[in-house]
Amino acid sequence: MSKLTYGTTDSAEAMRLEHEYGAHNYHPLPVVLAKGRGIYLWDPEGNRYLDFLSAYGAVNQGHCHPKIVQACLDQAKILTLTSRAFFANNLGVWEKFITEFFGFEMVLPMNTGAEAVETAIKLARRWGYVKKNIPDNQAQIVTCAGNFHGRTTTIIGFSTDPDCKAGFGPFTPGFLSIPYNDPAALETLLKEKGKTIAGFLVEPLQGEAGVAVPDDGYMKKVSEICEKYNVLLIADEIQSGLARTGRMLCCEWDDVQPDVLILGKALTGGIIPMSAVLASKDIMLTIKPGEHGSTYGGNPLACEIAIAALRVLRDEKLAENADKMGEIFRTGLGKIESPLIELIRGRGLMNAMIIKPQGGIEAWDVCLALKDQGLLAKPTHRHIIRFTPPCIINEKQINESLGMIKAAFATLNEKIQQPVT
Ligand code: IF1
Repeated sequence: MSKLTYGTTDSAEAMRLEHEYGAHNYHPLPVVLAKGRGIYLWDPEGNRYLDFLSAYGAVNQGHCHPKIVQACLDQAKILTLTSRAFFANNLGVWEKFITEFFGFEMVLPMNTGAEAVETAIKLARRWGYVKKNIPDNQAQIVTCAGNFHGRTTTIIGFSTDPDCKAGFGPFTPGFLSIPYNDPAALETLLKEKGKTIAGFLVEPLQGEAGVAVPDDGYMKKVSEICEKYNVLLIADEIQSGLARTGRMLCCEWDDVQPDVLILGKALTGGIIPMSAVLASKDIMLTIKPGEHGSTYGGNPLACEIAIAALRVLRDEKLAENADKMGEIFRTGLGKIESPLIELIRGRGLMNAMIIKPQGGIEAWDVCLALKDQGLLAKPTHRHIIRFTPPCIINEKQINESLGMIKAAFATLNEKIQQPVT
């Protein structure tokens, strides 16, 4: 047993237990985390890491933000769950707060991102039947190639990634697919089938696709096309929202207000799951009592935490900070020399490095080398590394991270330059 700084389980034992008793539905980097604070994480042995994943964008406010933790502790002693069978004294307070915060009339709370996406799909279908007079059971939703919206059976049905869906069919009908970043494809489809199309579900910046940044004005164009054909624009900002891309919402880059906005992840700063769907009264009130919900949706604990988490984003100007730090980070990355680096792209603090695999080195190996330097990032596919540090990161820490990335590539460059024997 190695000497422990945090907890009672050392890294080797923690990994062994997960492997033995937990489903093998993930392939984690071999690092065990026992403590987090701000942009830093520590393993049980006390080694410190810079977190450049932020739990896939759920801890934009940093790990264990004191104000969010305090809200959690305070509310946990008073009331945590009522179910929606009764009113709770702070649900309406949160609803007023979040709708005003994002400029919508109404909100529907759920827990995970996938549940909120499911909610938005049900809402769009219902709106399609009630308000657009789509004939029964014919409503369709348009989705994009390369999308990631969650892991439920309906959602994976319209994924274009075989890893997500193969062997899990049959799938829910009623979804159409077009290429991402292609407004003309949307217009062609809506012109042809618009009468039965209820919504267009899109990520303003695709995450899982490897931080696919669309052309400037993409969201503006698709919002105009949706309006023209009376189709709801449904923006999944679960990952791109809440300061991540250098704006509170990624849609702001194109000055677009979607008809339906989906939020999750950083809504509670990583403390408990909470997701939300925002829309106008005209859309939201098409769902009636008893037709949708969730036991934990909008629970008093989540509401209190979410108000604190949104206040931190606003009061600490985290969107502005992500914008500035992102610029510095991408400029710094651009100066790192390695034949392994093909491209750097991103917006704000949602960035990716495209790796050109060679000499037996893939994105995974780069992430292992980064871990050895003390920086945690995760590959997506075999050739992309996502860099998404908490949005509270400062310039000194950005420079610290660039030093680590540079050092990792120095060791990798040596490896690939060794002659093959
Ligand atoms: C995992 C990706 C990130 C999302 C968008 C909905 C959801 C997600 C735009 C569902 C979730 C996660 C889940 C995470 C991996 C991750 C991810 F690589 F798969 F694409 F972040 F980049 N819409 N994204 O990004 O939200 O139900 O998970 O709360 O471990 O699978 P959820």
